[in-house]
Amino acid sequence: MILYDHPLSGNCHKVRMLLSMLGLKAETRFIDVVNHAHIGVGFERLNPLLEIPVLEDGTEVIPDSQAILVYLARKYGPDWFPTEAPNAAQVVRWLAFAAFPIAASLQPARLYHLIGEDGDIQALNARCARVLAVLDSHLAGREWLVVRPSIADLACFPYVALCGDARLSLDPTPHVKAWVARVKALPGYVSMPGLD
Ligand SMILES: N[C@@H](CCC(=O)N[C@@H](CS)C(=O)NCC(=O)O)C(=O)O
Repeated sequence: MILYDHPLSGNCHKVRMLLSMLGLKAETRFIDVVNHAHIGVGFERLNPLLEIPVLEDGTEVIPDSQAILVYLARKYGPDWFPTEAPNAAQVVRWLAFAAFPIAASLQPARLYHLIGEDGDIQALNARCARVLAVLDSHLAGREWLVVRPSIADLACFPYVALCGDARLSLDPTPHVKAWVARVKALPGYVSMPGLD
C-alpha cells in the first residue's frame, strides 16, 4: 500500500490512525501541497482535485480521506464501519460532517494561523464555535459519535484535536475534550505535530 501524504495534514492523519489501529503498513510518499510542488508533475492522474490523501492498494487508487476510511474499514477492519442500517447511516452522517462543516471551519482556521492561508478569520471562528457546539451536545452522555469507536470518530478527530493550531480551546466544550482524550487512548493511536 502507498499513502500519498504530508506530515502536517489532518486529512492524511485520519488514514495514518486507521492504518496503525488495524496494524497495516503503508509506504508513504511525501506530497508537498504546502508549496504546490505537486502541480504539473502527474499527480492529477491519482487525484484530479490535486488533494491528498490518496491511497494506492494494488490496482485500487482511492482519493479522499473519508473514502479511504470506508475502503480500509470494509476491506481490513469491518468493526470500524457498523453495517446495521441506523448505525451505518449515523457513520455516514459524521463522515459528511468531517467533509463539510469541519473542512469549512476548523481546517481553514488552522491553515490561516499555521501557513498564512487567506481567510476571514472572524467568520471562520464563528463557524468553528458552531461546529464544536454541535459535537459537544451530541457527545453529552455518549462516549463515541456512533455506538462504538468507528471511522466516524477518526474522520472528525484530527481538526478538532488540532484546534490549538487554530488558536482555539476545547475548554468551553468539555464533552468534546473528553472524547479527544478517549480517541487518543485507543489501541494503535498515533500522534502528529500539534496533537500533544
Ligand atoms: N475532501 C478531501 C480534502 C483533502 C484536503 O483538503 N487535502 C489538502 C491537504 S489536508 C490538500 O491536498 N490541499 C492541496 C490543495 O488544495 O492544493 C479529503 O477529505 O481527503
